[in-house]
Amino acid sequence: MEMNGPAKGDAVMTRINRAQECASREEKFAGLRSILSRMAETGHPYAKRMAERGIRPDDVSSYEDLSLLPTTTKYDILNNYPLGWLAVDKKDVVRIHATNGSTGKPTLVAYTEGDLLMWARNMAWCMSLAGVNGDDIVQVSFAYGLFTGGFGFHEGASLLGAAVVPISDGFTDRQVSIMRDLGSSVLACTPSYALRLAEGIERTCGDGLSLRLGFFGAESWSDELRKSLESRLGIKAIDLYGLSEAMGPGVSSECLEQNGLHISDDFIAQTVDPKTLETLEDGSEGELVLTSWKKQAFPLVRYRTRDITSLMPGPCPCGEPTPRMARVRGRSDDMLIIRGVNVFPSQVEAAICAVPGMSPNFQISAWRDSGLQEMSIDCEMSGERDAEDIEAMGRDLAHSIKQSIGVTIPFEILPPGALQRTDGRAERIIKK
Ligand code: DLL
Repeated sequence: MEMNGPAKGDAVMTRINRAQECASREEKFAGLRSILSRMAETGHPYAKRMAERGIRPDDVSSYEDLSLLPTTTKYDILNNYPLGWLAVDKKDVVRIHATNGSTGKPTLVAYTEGDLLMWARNMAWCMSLAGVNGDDIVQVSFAYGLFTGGFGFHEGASLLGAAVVPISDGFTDRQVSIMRDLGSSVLACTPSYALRLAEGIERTCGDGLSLRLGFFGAESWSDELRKSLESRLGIKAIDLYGLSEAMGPGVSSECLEQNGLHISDDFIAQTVDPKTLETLEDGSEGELVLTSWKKQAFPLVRYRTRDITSLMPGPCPCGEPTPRMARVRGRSDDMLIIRGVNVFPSQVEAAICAVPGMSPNFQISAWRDSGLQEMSIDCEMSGERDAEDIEAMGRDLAHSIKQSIGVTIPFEILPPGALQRTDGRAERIIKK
């Protein structure tokens, strides 16, 4: 049909353009300088910080120059709530999304029409890296609303000409029957909701599904959970990363090699030492700092994501020339230091998934005892077991935790289904 033609063609072009030519350094830095200049002209709060350091937009023309620019954080946006971070005229804003902080006000993010198009193209590109095309039926089980997950996948899949099922999250049994009745071939949701869907599918007779790919993100998840989801759902499970401040999902995503996430050419990624802010070499783990040379409404300049990852050296065998980042290990604010050892929830997940008979659901309690950080884990078995089995699983789990994390952590194994499930992100750490 004529109406569908250009949309499908457009996305395919995006993929082809990206594979053949990334923007030149000159083009990227000209884009960034033009954003910085507009911020200076309009008295944007970031421009004031640049001026305090004596840096002018024209000083930034190479990757090395980037470190001249001050970093920004979530608090810069929050302190300018609601829309003080805006760098365009309010009348040019066509969409507003938000992400919830752990306390207080949400972080609001605004988009121009051009920003929305950039986001949709990035999402189409990410999904096409794993082979999504116009024949797919994409079940979007991320929440629609202020959260960016639902709309991000919706627009990207639409641009690819796929059929979108905008079901949002929740109502697991209905999700499963629609998935089966429509023959959904691609699922997009949080990994913890995918787990819940897998439980729903197993409860309501597992066959008759046409799923081939799952796109999971919005929270960190381990390779062990990936293996479990791949075998339980009969899919390839693709890791897709993003954050609202950068637009939403679509900053980076895996290709079918599943060896690192390709970073969209619209962003310049650096990793820094979170304490000194020194820029790290490729391959060294640190905090991801992102700059967009395109985003207009809410500029993203040297934004500290708090996400711990490394940039991967060398080209990907898939041929896509964009740089890659390793899977995010966790957020620096979710890292617990137990007797000197850094512990991320994704490591706990990996240790649990490695023990046969355990379900990947778990919750960490964290507290301080005489100033020292302590933690314990509540986890679940996947099905009813007798006392002897549970004892053996306990021994295996203690070994697995010590082996993969390096410290002994107390845990309790609960009956199947004992822990609360969520439709979106799982709350992995309860701080007491
Ligand atoms: O979570 C956007 C998103 C939606 C990404 C759907 C992927 C899929 P925020 O609500 O702003 O935006 O949360 C962003 O979530 O800084 C990471 O800590 C975490 N995160 C997102 N994707 C991944 C991932 C969306 N693939 C925060 N792996 C980020 C690990 C992730 N953590």
